[in-house]
Amino acid sequence: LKVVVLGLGYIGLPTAAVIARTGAKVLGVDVTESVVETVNSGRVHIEEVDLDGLVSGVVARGSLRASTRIEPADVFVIAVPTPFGEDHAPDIAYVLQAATTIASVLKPGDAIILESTSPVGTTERVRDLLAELRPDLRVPGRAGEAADIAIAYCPERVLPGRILVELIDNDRVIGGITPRCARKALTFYRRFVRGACVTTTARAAEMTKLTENAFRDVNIAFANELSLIADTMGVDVWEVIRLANRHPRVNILQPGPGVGGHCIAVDPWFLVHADPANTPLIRTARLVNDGKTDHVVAQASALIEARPGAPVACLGLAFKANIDDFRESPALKVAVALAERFGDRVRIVEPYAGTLPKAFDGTGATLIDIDGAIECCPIMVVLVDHDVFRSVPIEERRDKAVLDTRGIWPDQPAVASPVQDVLRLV
Ligand code: SAJ
Repeated sequence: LKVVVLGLGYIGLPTAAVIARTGAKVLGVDVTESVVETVNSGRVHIEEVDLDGLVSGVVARGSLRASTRIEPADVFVIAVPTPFGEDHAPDIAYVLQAATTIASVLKPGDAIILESTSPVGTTERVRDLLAELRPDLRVPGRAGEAADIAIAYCPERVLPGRILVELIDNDRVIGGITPRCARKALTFYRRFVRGACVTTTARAAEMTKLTENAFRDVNIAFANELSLIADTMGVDVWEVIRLANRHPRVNILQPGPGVGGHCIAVDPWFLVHADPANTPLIRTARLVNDGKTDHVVAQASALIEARPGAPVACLGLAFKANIDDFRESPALKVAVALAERFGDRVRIVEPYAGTLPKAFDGTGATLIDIDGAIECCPIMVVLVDHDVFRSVPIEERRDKAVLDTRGIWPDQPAVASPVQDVLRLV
């Protein structure tokens, strides 16, 4: 079996490597030359648990290669980004570009599987585009079941940090343009998926993916809204959630400085954009989660202003714990806003960053390590729950003024007034 994976990012590269491990010949195609070179030398350009060992192994065995050019294959997996524009309109240009590239080498018997998070109807648009570019091939769902190629939508649903485990163990939803397409894709996923593979239509599978991430966003928004109410009430939100979760049918998620990553902060908009009149809840959740970031900036600013001249450590830039991914990161947004306001008083601690991201250029903020922060910063703003921050014992932070947006230091003494009063006013 020969498989081409288009897009060698956070999903495409692990997927390509896992398929290569099953013995298939895999070609990873990416438009970025440096990514292709890195993979071909057996290395990885992203941080993900155990990915480096797997990639170096399958490249050494000759099962995985990378290229900027496509080649004929039996199965094509599309794993390219689907960002959104200014008005939250989904942009499927990369998907259509990938389909155009595939069209040039497509032959009867091939299967095309879209994994990128996509608005409902995208797989049908891929089918229509292929029909237009390759009139010599019969596409599925048009002339009954008789088709030369199979087209399906099978969303990835892996969690960064657990990608290699979840690629194998998670259940997969496989949506075919026709039932025959779904069965063909199912045979492919059975090669490496241990979880259940459930077939449905392409449209239902597309909506399922968006629904999963909107569900999580709405639930995090609930936790974030609770954190605001708890601040007003002078109650510890972490304790309230812990206690409420002792109810057998309550399971509240954790508040934080907002929601980041390229999935949960993005995908709900695909549903809102598709049906604005019927999505007030999903839309409001997005606004609540984005608003939480602004709230944290205001809280931190009050804490810093109450201690003129004192250096402040911002702990973490990543969008969540123990990863090097800063995309759509609320921690990054908060830290940049504070750096713009407080300049060289701001020290950034981010073990997953070699240098400060460009957004800090000209602000005067500097990158230091956690030991330096403990030594020189009487103010600390916890933005990410990296293990290395969680493990700082109370003796090293007892006297500090702390804003802990992730609840990692439950034993931290409350900030003494007048800062507490200032915080309440925010
Ligand atoms: N977050 C909270 N509180 C929580 C949980 C998360 O504030 O209780 C924040 C995180 O800090 C982060 C953001 O939400 O900023 C998103 O993190 P996440 O761990 O919830 O999700 P992602 O973006 O890493 O991955 C999600 C997953 N989707 C679901 O859990 C429904 C993953 O399974 C998907 O494959 C992925 O999106 C994707 O690619 O769509």
